[in-house]
Amino acid sequence: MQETYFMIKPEIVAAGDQKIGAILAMVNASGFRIVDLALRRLDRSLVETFYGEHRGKPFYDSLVAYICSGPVVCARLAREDAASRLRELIGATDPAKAATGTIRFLYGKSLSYNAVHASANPEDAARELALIFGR
Ligand code: 3AN
Repeated sequence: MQETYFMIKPEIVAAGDQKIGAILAMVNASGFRIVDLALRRLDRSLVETFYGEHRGKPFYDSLVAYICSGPVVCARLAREDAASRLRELIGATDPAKAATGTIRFLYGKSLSYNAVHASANPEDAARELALIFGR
């Protein structure tokens, strides 16, 4: 069993509980177990560290400001091959290129507002889970 980090971004949380519930139901239906779940407003220094690999890119400042703009849903998920299976379920970074039926296809609006985050690989998952949940 592998663990990965999943996050529902502020525009979805702000849109109301129905979307949060629908997205978590998709995650459950795909065989993931929710091990930890929290609705949190992340502080700026944590988000800067979280997205550190993107520092210096043109979208970095607006990405950090956006993720800090309101509460997000933070989840620790477990299943076999969790990181790669969750990336399949969320779809491509750009919702316009995401496969039909994926979370970003259904709920993403644009490259900047793409509804959810999922760790890129098991190494990133361990780093992100430790940062968000402290272990
Ligand atoms: P993913 O979230 O699919 O791993 P990353 O790590 O390349 O994608 O990008 C992190 C976040 O930065 C994305 N979820 C998206 O919100 C934002 N982002 C990435 N590329 C762009 C871009 N070219 N323009 C605006 N925002 C972007």
